[in-house]
Amino acid sequence: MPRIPARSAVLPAALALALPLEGCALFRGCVNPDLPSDSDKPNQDSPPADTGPEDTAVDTAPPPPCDAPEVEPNNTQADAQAIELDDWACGVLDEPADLDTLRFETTEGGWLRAWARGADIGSSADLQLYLVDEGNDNRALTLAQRDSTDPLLVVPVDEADTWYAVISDQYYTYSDDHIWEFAASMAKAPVDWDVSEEEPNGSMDEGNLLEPPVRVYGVLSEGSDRDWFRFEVPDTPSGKAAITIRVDAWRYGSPLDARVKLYDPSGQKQTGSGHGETTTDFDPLVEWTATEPGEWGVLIYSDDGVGSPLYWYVIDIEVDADADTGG
Ligand SMILES: [Ca+2]
Ligand SMILES: [Ca+2]
Ligand SMILES: [Ca+2]
Ligand SMILES: [Ca+2]
Repeated sequence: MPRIPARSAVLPAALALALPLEGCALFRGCVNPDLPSDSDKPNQDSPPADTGPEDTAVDTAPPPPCDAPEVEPNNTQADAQAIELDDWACGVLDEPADLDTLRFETTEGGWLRAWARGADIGSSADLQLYLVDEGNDNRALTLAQRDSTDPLLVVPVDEADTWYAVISDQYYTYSDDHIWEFAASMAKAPVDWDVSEEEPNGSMDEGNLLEPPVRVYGVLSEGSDRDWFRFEVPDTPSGKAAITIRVDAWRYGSPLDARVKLYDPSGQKQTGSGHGETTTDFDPLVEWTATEPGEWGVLIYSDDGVGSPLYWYVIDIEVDADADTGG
C-alpha cells in the first residue's frame, strides 16, 4: 500500500507561474487519491535500464548516481537542464519550493513516456510531474499511478518538439531525502482501438455514430472539450439491453480524470460515472440496462476541467441485447 500523506496540497507561486492551469482543478480537486492495492500493473515495463559506467579493469571509482545528476538552479524553464531521451536524471528536492526542471527533445511523433521515481527508490518525496512543450500547447500534470504514488505519463506527441519536465513534491515538502529519478523515452502505444473520434462532436446531435462493440480513441484537447458518441440499442424480445461503457486512460499513463454520462434516445441523462469499480480508479465504468431502443448518446469530458492534446482516452462501448438483465 503506497504511503498516503494527509496534508493538503499548496501551490507555491513559482509553480503557479509555471503551470498556466487553475488552482485546485489542476490537482484533481486537491484530493490525494487513495490508491488501491490491487496488483493490476498494465504498464509497468521499465524505461531503458541505466547501462552504468564503462566496464574497465582500472576504474575503481564509484559509479555516478545517474546519467544526468541535476544542476541547480533549475527552477524555471529558462534554467532547465538538458538531458537526452532514455537517460536517467536524478536530483533532490532539498529547498523550499524546489522545482527541478529538465529539458529534452523528441525527434518524431509517437508516444512519449515520462516517469519520475520517488517512492519506488525510497524517497521521502511524494512526487508530481508536470510536462509541457515549448509552445505551451501540450501540457499535463500527474500525481500518481493507480498502484504507486510515483507519477507516470504516457502521452501522444505529434512531431519533433522541445519538452520540459518539472519535478516537485506534491505537498511542497523538502529534505535531503526527497530524492528523485526521471527518464523520458519514446514508447509503444499503451492501448489499441478501432476508430478515432471525429471533431466536431460537441453535442449529442453531432456525436460520432458508432457500431458497438467498438473501441474509440479520443483526446480532450482542452478543458472545455466535450466528446459525444451515439450508438443504436436494438429492439429486443425482452425489451431490455445491457450497455457497458468503459474508459481506459489514467491507468495507462494519460493525465486525464474522465467523467462519462449516458443519455437515452430522448436526450435524457440516465446515468454517469467519474470512476471505475472503486472510487480511487479515475477511469470510468458505466453499466446500465436500457429499456428503450433507439439511438443512445455517450458524453465524455474532463472531470476537473483540465485538458490538452495530451489528455487522451479510449472508450469501449458494448451493447448486449441478449443479456440476462435480472428481470
Ligand atoms: Ca533540486
Ligand atoms: Ca530546483
Ligand atoms: Ca475531442
Ligand atoms: Ca469534442
